[in-house]
Amino acid sequence: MTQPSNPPVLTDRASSWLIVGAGALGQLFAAHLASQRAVTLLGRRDAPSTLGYLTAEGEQRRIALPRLRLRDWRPSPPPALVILATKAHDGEAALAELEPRLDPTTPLLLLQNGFRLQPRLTTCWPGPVLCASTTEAAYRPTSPSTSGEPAVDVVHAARGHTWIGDLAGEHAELAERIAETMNEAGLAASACADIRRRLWHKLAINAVINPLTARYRIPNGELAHPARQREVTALVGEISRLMAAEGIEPPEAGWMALVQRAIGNSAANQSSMLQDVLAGRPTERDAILGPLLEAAERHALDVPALRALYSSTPG
Ligand code: KPL
Repeated sequence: MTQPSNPPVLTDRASSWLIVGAGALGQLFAAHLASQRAVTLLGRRDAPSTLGYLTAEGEQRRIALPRLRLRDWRPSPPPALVILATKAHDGEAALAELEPRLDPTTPLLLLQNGFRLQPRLTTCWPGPVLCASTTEAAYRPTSPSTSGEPAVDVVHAARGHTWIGDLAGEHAELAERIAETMNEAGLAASACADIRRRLWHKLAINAVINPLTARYRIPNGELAHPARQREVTALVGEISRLMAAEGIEPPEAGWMALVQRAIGNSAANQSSMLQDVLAGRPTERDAILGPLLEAAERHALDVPALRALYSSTPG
């Protein structure tokens, strides 16, 4: 696609923002950002043009916004921002499908878990690539409503915070503007200069909680049980050695406290990987455990607990 003569301005309230990926996070961001921008939500399936949203405060809302299949979307107007909210393993394919219809300078905001897509797209995408690390919790209810109430597509399970930054350290101003709009839309967000560190911290949490809860089919909180603590401790020990070797600054209270706090804070949650396993979907194993195993190779570190976890986790 050729560059438009007047590229869309992200801060213009009339500008359109495209959200690619209609999973729980994509829907949550769409539900909020639609109050501030002309949001279009793209997914793999046909969907009605309203979104049923249950807020974190228990209020049910219906939000009007175009929801289209990826292949049906036309760039008129071209988006000022593309928020890629697919699973990590679907991100490149979704972007490749859209690429012929996008101006190559369009900024991207990546919402994926792990540390796979972020460095790849930072290198490959010609426009600015922003990465987000979020603690927002949302899920899609599995059974349709039977109460006669309009169906809820997405539930905001717990309010969190989103940090936005870029790995190249070149787009601080853009990160500020996006964070500002998210705050105006009711999602707490800040721009940050250390997004790489934040992504690896989240990865440490996901590397322990997601595969273990998927293997034992338990809610996150059950990892606090003494019977599971031996595995948690072994994994956190290996992860902390890898992080030191990679030069990732540890959290103030240490890696164990970070993981235990995440287990406590999300005690009632089903991890995203358990949800994927139960739904028969591919998991984010490679985006989450892959970068750790690659770091182990790079630094010739022995990580038997992580290797065993990788082998026992469906891909
Ligand atoms: O991010 C998560 C996930 O499930 O992917 C945690 C923090 C583990 C919460 O469930």
